[in-house]
Amino acid sequence: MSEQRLRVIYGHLGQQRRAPVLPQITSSSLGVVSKDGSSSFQFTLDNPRLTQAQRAFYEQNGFLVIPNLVPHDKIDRWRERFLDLVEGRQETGGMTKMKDISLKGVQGVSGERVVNKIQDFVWDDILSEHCQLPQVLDYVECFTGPNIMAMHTMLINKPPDPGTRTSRHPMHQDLHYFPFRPADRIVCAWTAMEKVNTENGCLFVLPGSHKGVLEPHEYPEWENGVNKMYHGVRGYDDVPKTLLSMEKGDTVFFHPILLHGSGDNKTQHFRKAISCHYAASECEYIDVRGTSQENIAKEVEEIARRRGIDDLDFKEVWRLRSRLVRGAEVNL
Ligand SMILES: O=C(O)CCC(=O)C(=O)O
Repeated sequence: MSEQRLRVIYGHLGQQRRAPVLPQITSSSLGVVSKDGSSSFQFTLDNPRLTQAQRAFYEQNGFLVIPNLVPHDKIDRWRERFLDLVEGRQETGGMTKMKDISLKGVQGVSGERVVNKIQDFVWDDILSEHCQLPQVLDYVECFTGPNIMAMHTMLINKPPDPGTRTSRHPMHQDLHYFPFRPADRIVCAWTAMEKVNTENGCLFVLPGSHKGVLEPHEYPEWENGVNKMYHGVRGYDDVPKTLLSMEKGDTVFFHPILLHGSGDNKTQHFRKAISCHYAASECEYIDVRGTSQENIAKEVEEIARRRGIDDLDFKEVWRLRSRLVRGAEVNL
């Protein structure tokens, strides 16, 4: 595939994608539970960054909030960049802008009201600062090990809900979207760009659900529709959830099988967060044909086709949106 064609969807490919491969790294460095049974940890790796209490909490619950991890001046810079991109003052290049369903067909509203998400900014000089931040990567290492790929970057802009309840994000597991494994060496870092709480639609999680399995996902049957790609797991609407109220700069790290979502934004302000899913570079791509992930794979491949690229499969899309951010490239 020519660089020209790839640029149609990921416009920053003219840059060097990867550091050179270092051959001495092997998949044994994935570091799952040791064979002699001496370690009872499955979801975290030996790393002095986490206290024993933090490690035990993540093992038990599948998430961990680190207060005030990300500097506020950086967050303000990312907010400005987001606004420049959505208001058309700067070029988006290969980044993707997602539109909010509640405004389908409505004219004359601001870019900030229309765009609920910008994603794939691993090569954007300003927004990619988040996924490369040493403070964040030092924690990510506790879950992935030293070789870290930034796989999925998003700035999520939850608009004030117009009464349709479409600002909700249904309960889901992020692994549904990923054709790489093992799941235990994948982690999301989600940073609040302002105070988030039940009023403006903070994250909610089902603690301990990361010990379960990947469940089938589909679009929820919501009265007023649902945003594109917001697949969900049925049957969790009425279960009690843990709400993660967070301050600006707080960052939650969570496992890709953890069931989570976010609530309605009942305020008149936008709620912003910036996130990155990381994976150990030792992870490997899998074939999702014949699995519950086939529906999302087809949807992603269809979008690539609509953008004029016929032969880009699900794995290739992920290869293109990823970037080595620490250590060495191994498999991904
Ligand atoms: O930021 C949010 O509202 C939810 C984000 C989320 O769960 C996701 O994108 O997977």
